[in-house]
Amino acid sequence: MIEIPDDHPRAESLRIRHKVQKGFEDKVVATAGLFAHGRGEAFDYIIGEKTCPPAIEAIKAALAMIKLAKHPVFSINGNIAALAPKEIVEFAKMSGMKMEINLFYRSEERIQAIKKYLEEAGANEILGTGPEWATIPELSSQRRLVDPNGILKADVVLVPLEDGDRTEALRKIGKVVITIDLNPLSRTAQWSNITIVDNFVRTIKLFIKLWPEIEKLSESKLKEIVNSFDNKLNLSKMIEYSINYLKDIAKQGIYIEEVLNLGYKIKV
Ligand code: PTJ
Repeated sequence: MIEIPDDHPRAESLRIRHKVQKGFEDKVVATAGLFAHGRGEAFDYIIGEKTCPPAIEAIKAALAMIKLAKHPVFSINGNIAALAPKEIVEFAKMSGMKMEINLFYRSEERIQAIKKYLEEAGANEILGTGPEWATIPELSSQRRLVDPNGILKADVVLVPLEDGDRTEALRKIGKVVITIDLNPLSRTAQWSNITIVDNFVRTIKLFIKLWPEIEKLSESKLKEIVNSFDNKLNLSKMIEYSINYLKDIAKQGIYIEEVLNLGYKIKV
């Protein structure tokens, strides 16, 4: 893979893309995961590739929900394992979440490849690797196979970069679902209890940063944060944020370097 020069205006984005590409070569990421990543990049552009204020609100509600949970489970797919394995393991350890591999494009080869990535990142216990399986009957995709000690008995499930079917099925069997999805219009975003419209790479770092602050709050304060969070309203705020962001660019004839911090000027 080619080396990305530090002074490349899109260096960070390209480095992240290369992680997905490497994950694909290592059988961690599914072919469709490459398309999913490209879609995510496009949605990230229209929020300025930054974590927006409504997403911070959703992150705090998510952390409060995880802290209040009895059996919180972090569901791992190929994309997130490739994007931030160290951060996933670090957050799971600090928050006490169990990690479970659960794939849409399921194969034993991919499960083992993802397990290896997580173990190399320091994971000790990884669920969703068999030999025992339970089934979510409401779901017909491969994702119906879950670990009896993980998603099956979880009260709260964190499912970043999802396909909508599972979120809907998990809600129907009474689970609280938290997702991280750059597309506020996706079925997952609409079906989840808490949707964080942000890039997984940024959110997982904020999870780690904000957890100590959330962890020390009283139960009543945590409940207050969760109860005052309205997912539909938060999604509306995110959509409005994108609209205003794009309107500002259009209205002011803003310079591209002001938007993306490039070193040259092109009048739009
Ligand atoms: O590893 P598997 O087999 O479980 O498959 C995983 C994928 C992601 C391929 C599968 O779940 C899938 O097909 O998902 P979708 O339906 O393409 O949805 C992925 C969603 O994640 C889309 O709405 C993207 O915009 C969004 N997305 C992509 N990259 C990121 C993201 N959201 C947050 N952070 C990202 N880095």
